[in-house]
Order: sequence, then structure tokens, then C-alpha cells
Amino acid sequence: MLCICKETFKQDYEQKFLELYGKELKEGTDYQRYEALGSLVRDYIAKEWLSTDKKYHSSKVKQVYYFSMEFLLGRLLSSSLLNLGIRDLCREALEELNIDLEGLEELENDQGLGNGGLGRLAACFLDSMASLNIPGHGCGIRYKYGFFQQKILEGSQVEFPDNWLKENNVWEIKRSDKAVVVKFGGSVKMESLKERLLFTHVNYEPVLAVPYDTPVLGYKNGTVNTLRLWSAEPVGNDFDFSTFSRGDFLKAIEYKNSIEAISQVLYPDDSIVEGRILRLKQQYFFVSAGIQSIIKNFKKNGNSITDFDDKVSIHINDTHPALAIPELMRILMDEEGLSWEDAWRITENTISYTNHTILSEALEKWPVDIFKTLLPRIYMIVEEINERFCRYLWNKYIGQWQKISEMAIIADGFIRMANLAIVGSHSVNGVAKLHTEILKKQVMANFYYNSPHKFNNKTNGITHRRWLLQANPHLTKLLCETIGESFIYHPTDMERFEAFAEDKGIHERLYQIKKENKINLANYIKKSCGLIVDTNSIFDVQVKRIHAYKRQTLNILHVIDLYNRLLENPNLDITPRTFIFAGKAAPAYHLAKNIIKLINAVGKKINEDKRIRDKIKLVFLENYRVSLAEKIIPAADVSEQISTTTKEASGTGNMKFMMNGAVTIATLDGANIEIRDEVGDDNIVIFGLTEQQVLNYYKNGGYNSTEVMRKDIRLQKVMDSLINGTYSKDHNDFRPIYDALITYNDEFFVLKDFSSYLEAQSRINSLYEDFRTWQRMSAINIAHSGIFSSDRTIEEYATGIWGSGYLYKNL
Ligand code: 26V
Repeated sequence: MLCICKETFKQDYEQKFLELYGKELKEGTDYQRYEALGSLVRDYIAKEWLSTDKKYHSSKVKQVYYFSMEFLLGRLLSSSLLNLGIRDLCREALEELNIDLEGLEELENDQGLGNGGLGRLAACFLDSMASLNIPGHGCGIRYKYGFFQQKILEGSQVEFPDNWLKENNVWEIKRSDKAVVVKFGGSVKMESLKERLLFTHVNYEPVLAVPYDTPVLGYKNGTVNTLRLWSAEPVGNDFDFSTFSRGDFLKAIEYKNSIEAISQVLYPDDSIVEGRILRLKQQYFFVSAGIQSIIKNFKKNGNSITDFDDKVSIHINDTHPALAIPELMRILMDEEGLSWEDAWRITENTISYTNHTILSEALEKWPVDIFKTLLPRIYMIVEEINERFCRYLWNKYIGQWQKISEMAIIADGFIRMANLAIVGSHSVNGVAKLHTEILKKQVMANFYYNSPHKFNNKTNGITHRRWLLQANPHLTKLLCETIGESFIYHPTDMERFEAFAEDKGIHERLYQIKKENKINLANYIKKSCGLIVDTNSIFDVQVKRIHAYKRQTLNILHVIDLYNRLLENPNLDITPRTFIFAGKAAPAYHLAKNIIKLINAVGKKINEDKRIRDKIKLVFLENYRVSLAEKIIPAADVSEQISTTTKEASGTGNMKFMMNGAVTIATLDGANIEIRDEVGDDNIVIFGLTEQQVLNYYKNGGYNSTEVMRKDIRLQKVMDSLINGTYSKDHNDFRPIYDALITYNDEFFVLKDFSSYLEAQSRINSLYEDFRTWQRMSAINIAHSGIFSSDRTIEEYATGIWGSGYLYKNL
């Protein structure tokens, strides 16, 4: 662990600044001061990074690799200082130099290489693996452009590129010496040598995969793991010399661009399979580079390839990295000379898979012709896996053609990645109890009954270090004062806080802490959109990707209804509320963009309407990202987790909010169910259709949204206002939403749940009005949030899936 005093820190910082810019601190810009601080912190980390690496090398401990298309790290300065244990020291040292640490932290660009939940989960997992001393590393793509930047212009979302690398990224190190070649296209030459068939990939297009490593620090434990992100470059000779020397400059540039395109952009879509070849290229690119580098490292350590699965676990985050299965098979057979049977045993033992969604439109499948042309050898292997698997099924399920065709990996001209992932892994998990049950009993039922031992649940978690210690220092301080510091290492110790749930003094403190966080957020709101919000009002927050199933629509229909009631009766007895929204819509997802437009239109109307005497306000904060979430979540009174039951695999925002003392209004979906089980029915507000009711409607029909609307005058009025010009001059502006709800019979049961939601919202209002009740609920939510730390989740993965639990403890 780093041991340093304030004076040395100041000297190091001034020295660093001088080295970097050849001038004194006071002559530099704020950004330079941030950059110098970041570089210094990275230097401090470097020593521990190297020693962790050496320790792993000499102990030959099992290494875990978390393969993910997305890592949503956010900012790294504050979390690095926190995990190094020098944040307070650094703040004080900088103060003596007249520099404000928080001000510098704000200058860092978010590392936003992810869409949402899946990418942020990967980042939380990295933090937990390092903090638990688990040798676990990330593997992904270093996208030149991260998730797009969102601006709200005239009430609508407009996308801008996220050029996050335009300033120097102080956290990464380029390791050109560790670059590997990934091969695309071409064909496969087969020859038989003695008893064996030899496969050689010829006439391929080589792409150089260059790794950039980012250190991942454990919390005050000296462990530094690695996040390795790959960037695509032309292979030196092909580009620089041969093409260029023929004088064909433009062609050379074109070629260079086509190669670099592979790691150019993150696909901004988390629900609809993007059929572009480029995405398939991205997937193979990082998977192949990652596995090649793992094998190199493994062999450098003097290990025998037949022990690979004893020393390596590869976890695939959804199906995006599922090509790890045929790629590992290829290397083990074609390069290491193993038989199919040995290679298969090792592959299956090495790889484990998490599913993150049951939305059928997000289940990946690739057209065979595209796949075959781009990855000819990999295709042969997938074909062989499929054939062997189908043969097994024919013998086991004689004559059951329907079942066999559903389970096949290749069918109807497509390769189904989820089927490949299940067949090639020894473990398949869902991310919350309900989600895993739905996988087992419905979406993947055939596979579950065929190999029940593979299936297990790992309820998601969030790192309490970022989402509590870093984001909410005041609450952290209160917890330390009341229950001691043990919860920092053992988050379930937060339960001890329940003993204070009835304590009046604690209620007052909780109220003050929330108030301060609300004031900070209100200042941010004022600065970013010019709106003044009342910090005595209830901060009612829904922040997440915009998607029909997440039902921001239900929330806004409630706002409209409340507005209608306030117009009818300006003296309506409610506590003032501020509705806060944030979230991005996929650029091609028109309905989601329409929802953003409606939220903003409703906001404009009610914020300007003096008749309702500021009783309700609505804010849409643009460009939702990790660093904005860190500002919003600690300030929330109410957490909106209102997805259609069965649709949200887990949710992780729900956990962040409860940990910060918000009370949840929720459907019994995803991890909300487990939150309810933890806090009890009295400390969460539940509404809406149950799982059985939803599944019954999907199976047997019988839902008629128009009928529901007609029977409810309030709902009828709300719906009319979408198309009668109340919120827009053009009556058709919100037609897409109206049509989704009425013409297309409301796929996500928004109208069906409307009255139950309204009733739940009025319960929220009464609960909030009773100060003691509300603060008690808040305290109980905090006390029971420890179980949702990703440390618990990672312990479960390590012991239950990766088999690395006992090893890390002996390190
Ligand atoms: C699919 C696609 C399709 C192609 C374009 C890019 C792309 C990116 C992501 C996805 C799958 C998204 C799945 C996902 O994010 N699921 C979320 O995972 C969270 C962590 O487990 C979970 O809390 C959320 O409930 C779940 O929606």
C-alpha cells in the first residue's frame, strides 16, 4: 500500500508538473493541473502494478479474464485516489497549493465505452475483483469514439461524437511490444499429415491488434489488475511500405481507415441487433487478440497447454464475446496440436457465460454467408460444434425435431450466438433470481432440461466504493460514526445501521445529508439548464437508457395526470415534487426519441405554468453518464424502477439508489424483488402486474389497452392530451407514443399499470409527509444495501464459477 506524506506529495506534484510542461504550477491551465495530477497518480500505481504482475507470475495462481464489448468506467482520478487511500491527503495538499481537487476531478472526460447496465456492471466487477485480491482482468476494445454525447436541442435528442481521446488519456499505457495479428477473410487450406488434418488459413487480411493497458486498483490492498483494451492498426509492412512505395497514397489511406474502423466506434444500441459486418469484426478482433495474448502469457509462465483450464477462466459478458469458444478451439487444435476432444474439454471448462437480457430482439444471430466469408476457419469450427451437438441431440431426443431445431446452433441461415455460448460454456448464469428462473423455465428451457447443472444465478451488484464512499462522502461519514468502518471491507455490516432506524438524531442527520446532496444537484441543474428547483420538494428520479420496456412513459403519464389535477385544484394537498429524468435513446430508436421529446415538452409546459404555483417541476438532464449519475443518485428521494415485470433482467441503478437512501417505487421485476425481500414490504412501494399476469397475457392474449383507457376518465384525459395539441402545436408530434399505447395495444402494459402506479405514487406522497416514517425507510434501505455490493457478486462468481475463490485467499 502506498505510504506518502503531504509534503512529499506536494513536491512530487510540482516536480511532475515541471517535467511535463516546463513551467511552474501557477503558470499552467487547470486542465494541465489535472493531467499532471493524473500522471503522478499513475506513477504511484506503476510500482504496485508491476509487483502484482510478478506475484501472479510466480504464484501461478489462476487468472480470470472478463471479456466484454463494453466497459463503462467513468472517471478514474477520484476512484484511483480513493483506492490508493490518499484522497484526503491529496485534497489537503492541493488546498495548500490553492488548488481545488473537486474542480480538477470535474475536468476529466468520462471513459464511456459502454451503453448502460452491462458496461457499468463490467466496470464494477473490475473494481471488486481487484479489491478482493482476485487476479481478474478485463479484455475489450479501445473505441476511439465512446458512447455518443447527447444534447437536447429544442426539446429533442441530438447526437454528437464522443471524442474522449482528444486529450491525452493519462491512465493508459500503449504496449506495442505485445501487439498480435488477427486474421480476417481468405480461405482455409486443408492437408493431411500422418493421422491428422492440418488447417492453414491463407490469403487472409491481417490486422494488428495493439493493446492499451489501464491499471485497475484494489481498495487499499496493493493489488493492481489490468484492463486491456485493443486498438486496430494496419500491420506495419502492408501499410507503410509496400502500398505506399507503389505510390498509391490514397489507396493506402483508404486501407488504413478501413482497418482502423474496427476500433472506431461503440455501437450505441442495447436492444436491437445491429446487423453490420463491422460489429462481427469487432467481436472477433478483440476476442482473438485477447485469447492470443492470454495464451502467450500462460506459456511464458512455463505452463503446459493441457493445464490451461486449471490456470485460466474466461468469462463472456453476454454473447458478444462468444467467438471465444471457436477461437480457443482453433488455437488449441491448429496451433497447439490438440485433438478435438481435448480442445473441447479445455474450452468448455475455461469458458463461462452470463446472459443479460431476455428481449428477443437483443439475442444475437449472424447470417451464415457473412460469417463464413469473414471468418472461414472459425466457421468450420462452429459448423463442427453444431454437427456434434445435433448428433448428440438426435440420439437423446429421438424424433423430437422441433426441440432439436430450436436448440441447433446453426439454423435458417443464421448462427445463434446464445446457443453457441450455452453449448461451449460450463456455466450459464442470469443476473437476478427472477431473470434466471425465466431463462431456465422459458427462454432457455430446452437447454436447462438438457444440462441443468450449467445454470445458476448471480444477482448483480455495484461497487459501494464508487457509489457510496466516493459519490456520497457525507453519508459515508455518518455510517462510519455510527457503525464503524468495517462495512467498507464487509459491506453487509451495513445492516448494523438498522439499529439506528428509529433514532431521531439519525433521522435529522439523514435529512440534512440528503438536503445537502439535493442542493448540490440543484446547483448543477441551475447551471446546466437554467431551471431553479425547490430543494424542499421530493426529488423523484428516473435515470437509465430510454426504452419502451423501462416505461419512462408511465412516469410521464403520471406527471401529466398530476398536472391536470393541479389545474383543476391548485390547492391540491401534495408535497411539491421535482421529477428528474436523464438517459439516452439509441439514435435509430424512434419511439425512444419521441419519449424524450414528450418528457421535454411536458417539462416546458409545467415549468412555465404559474397557475400550479411551482408545486411540480420537471427536469431532463442531458448526456447521462457515470459522472452525472454520481451527482444525481445521492440526491434522490424516490427511485423509479418501473419496468414491465419480466423485462428488466436485473437493473443496477435500483441498488445504487437504495444504498444512497432513496425509497424505491417498483414493479416486481429483476432485482427489485430481491430489494423488496431485503427491506420488507413496508420499506418499498410496489405496484403493477405480477410475473404470472404478464406471462399469461403474453401467452393467452386478452389485453385491450383501449378498453382500459375508456374505463378511466383520468387516463382518457391524459391520453387525449398527447394528440390534442396540449404539448405541441403539431397534433401528430406524439403520435408514435399514442399509437404504441393504443393502436398497437401497448406491448408493455403501461395503461394496464397506470391506476396501480398512481395509487403507489400517492402512497409515496403520504409516506414522505410523515418525516419519521420516511427517514426510517431511508435508513432501512441503506442498512440492507450491503448485499448488493458487487463484492458479494464477485465472491459468488469466484467460488461458484471460476474456481478461483480459494486461490486468491492464499495469495
Ligand atoms: C445488445 C446489443 C445489440 C447490438 C448493439 C449493441 C448491443 C449492446 C448491448 C446489448 C445487450 C444489452 C443487454 C444489457 O445491457 N442488459 C442489461 O444488463 C444489466 C447488467 O446485467 C442489467 O442490470 C439490465 O437489467 C439489463 O437490461
